[in-house]
Amino acid sequence: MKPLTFLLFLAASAFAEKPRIIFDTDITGDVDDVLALTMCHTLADRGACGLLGVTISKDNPLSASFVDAQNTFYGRPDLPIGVTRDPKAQKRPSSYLKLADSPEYPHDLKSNDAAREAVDLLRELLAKQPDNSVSIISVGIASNMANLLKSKADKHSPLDGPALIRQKVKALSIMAGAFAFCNRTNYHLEANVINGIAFMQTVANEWPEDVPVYWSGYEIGEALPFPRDSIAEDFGYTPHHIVREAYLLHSGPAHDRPCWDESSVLQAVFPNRGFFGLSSPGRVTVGTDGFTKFTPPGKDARGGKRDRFLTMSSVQQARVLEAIVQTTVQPPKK
Ligand SMILES: [Ca+2]
Repeated sequence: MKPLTFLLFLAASAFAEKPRIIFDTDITGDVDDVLALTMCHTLADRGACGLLGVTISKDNPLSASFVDAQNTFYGRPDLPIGVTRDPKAQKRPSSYLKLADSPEYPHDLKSNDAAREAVDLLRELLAKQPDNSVSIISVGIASNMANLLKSKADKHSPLDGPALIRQKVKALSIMAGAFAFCNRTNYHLEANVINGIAFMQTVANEWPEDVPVYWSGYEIGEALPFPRDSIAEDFGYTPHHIVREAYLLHSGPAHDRPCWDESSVLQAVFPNRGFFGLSSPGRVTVGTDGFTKFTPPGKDARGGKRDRFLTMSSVQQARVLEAIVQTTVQPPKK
């Protein structure tokens, strides 16, 4: 290969390997979803990934409007937004979604009724992408992931949910469960699971065996406290900042909110940069009480190798937290 051809080949491969991400969020109760969505935008701004759309997995009438306001703030006013219409999805109040009604954050999607249905949007986005190119980041209850798995052939694709995932999805980066001692127990029942146990069981039982799943357990985010000093000092480049105001409405000025959801964004966009360690491959099962149990292959009848959970040394913890802070405070590109 001639030098120029080789360079072009290298450039093309580097571009081809950038993950195209879909952000699936339960943006309502906790505020780490807001910071994680910001990371999706700033990482897309710098070309580290493509951002295809946002789907919302819980029920609150202001969720789509808020996401559109945040997307508009970050220069993507037309990014597609889907919401769950599953009556079994948890309804959840919010301390910060009311910012969607503030005149400081203009946007045009004003109600969930005007947003797309989440699974229909997921199927369309996946069908349009090259094979094996999409990384899904799921950081809430698993209503949309479960309903995607249950979906049938439609106008977007002749494939059912599992076959479409097998064709288009490179990996699922999911914040759910607990895989180590955390929150003072060896048996922590994590919110994204227990607020929709049947949905998470569907994901654990039916996600295709050959599409890797990276689980960020409660213990990872718990060890990543977002510094209150950053909220106080780093968002002053504009008088009204939707991230700072959401954070303060949720956590106040004197709390370092754990970065649960942000960890799954970092893993999805930079899977090979050593931010996290990984367990051996194995299989996660979800019990009827919502406990997530990891079983290495060979000890499980199914011998699954689909799942790995994230680990983090103290050195990695320092790197990860600073990477999350610096990508969260990065101003919009526009
Ligand atoms: Ca969340």
